[in-house]
Formats: sequence, C-alpha cells, structure tokens
Amino acid sequence: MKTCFKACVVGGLLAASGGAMAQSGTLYSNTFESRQIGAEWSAGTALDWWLPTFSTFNGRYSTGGTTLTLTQPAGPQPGGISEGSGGSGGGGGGGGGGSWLQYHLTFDLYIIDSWDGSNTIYGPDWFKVSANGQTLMRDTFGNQPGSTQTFHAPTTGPAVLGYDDRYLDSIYRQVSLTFTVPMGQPLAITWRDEGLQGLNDESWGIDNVLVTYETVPAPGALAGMAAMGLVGLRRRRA
Ligand SMILES: [Ca+2]
Ligand SMILES: [Ca+2]
Repeated sequence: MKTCFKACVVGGLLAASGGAMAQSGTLYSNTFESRQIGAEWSAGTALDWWLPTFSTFNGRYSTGGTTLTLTQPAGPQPGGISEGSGGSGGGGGGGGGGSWLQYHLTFDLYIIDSWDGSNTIYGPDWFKVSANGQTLMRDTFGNQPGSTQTFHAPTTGPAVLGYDDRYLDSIYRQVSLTFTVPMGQPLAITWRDEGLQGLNDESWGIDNVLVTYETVPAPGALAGMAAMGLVGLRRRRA
C-alpha cells in the first residue's frame, strides 16, 4: 500500500502537471494452463499438473529455480536506475527529469511439504525473487507445525493439500512486488529457493504470473514538481 500511495501520487502529478502522458500496460501474464513452456523461460523450467488443487503451475523445484526473461516495453526517456522494492528515493542516476518504467510483479506461490521456516537446525528454508540481480524478496517459509517464518501467513494452509500427505502445504495468492530496472536491457526475473532438501521433502512452484508496468517521473522530475507545491496539493486531497 505504501508503494501504491506513491504510485497514485505520481500518477496524479502527471495529470496535474499536464506533463508527459502516463503509459501503462501488461507486459506478461501466464496461468500455465496451456501446459507449454515458452522460450521466455529458462532451461530447466518445469510444469506440474498432478493435483487440481494447484492447477497447472511452474514447478516443482527444490534447490533450483526458474527465470523469466522479457523485452522491456519501449520506454519513455532512459534515466532511471534500480530502486528497491517500494523504496523511496532513487539510487541516483537519472536526475534531470523525464520518466522511467516501474514494474509490478504479481504471482501465486505454492510452498509444498516440510519447509522449516526460520528453524536453524532443519533450515532456514528461504524463497527468493530477484530482478536483474536486484533482490526483491527473500523470506523464510515454514509448513512444519510450530515453525516460524518471515513472510506473512498463507492464503490457504498450512494444510494437507497434496504431494506427501505426511507434510503440510501452503498457498500464497497474489504476492506483489514493485521495482524498476535499468532501461535498455532485458528484464530478467528469477524465483529460486535456498536451503531446501529435495523435491520429496520441500518443494515449491509459482502460478498466475503477471507483470505490468507504468511510467513514473524520474527523481529529478518529482523533485521539480514538489518544488512547485504539487506534491502537497495531491497529498491533502488523498
Ligand atoms: Ca495455473
Ligand atoms: Ca504435502
């Protein structure tokens, strides 16, 4: 929500300033129900449709992962460099105005069987997402009774949803991450685990992958609008 507020403010600024036209769209979406792995996915990408509970999804993995590589949409003006997920203040770079692309990644995450969360004896069991080398998310997940984790509670579970029925499973719907990457190079998003013990013990998959984007002003442009009092105007109305 913090990020959404920022995006809303920025969108308002674009409209209020009469400046550059905002640009947004869907870059990629996939439910995997076609049961085909496109060339945009890395070698070793797998599909699983064993259980109706999970539908067809990208997985399963254990001590591995999958990478989605996409051509970035024709952007406005280059100028931005990486900014942390939901962070404020850019890493510098762009400066003098223009705009850059901000991405929103949404996906469902299936955490399958005996993940141990933050437990330091059997874990910790990590799940990570990165974009062009920038870490967007790194959290522990636990299905074992009594385990603790850094991520929020699941949408469904922990419960016996399938695979090894001795172990619980969890579904996290619509995990959302917001980020920017430098213009002029492919967008590469990687999902992978760290510390798992094999498919028969701890595994995962992703589903309903959606990548959307929008233009936002570069930091220099935002600062200029703030100086004109537009930020304050928008916030009072928000
Ligand atoms: Ca699916
Ligand atoms: Ca299970």
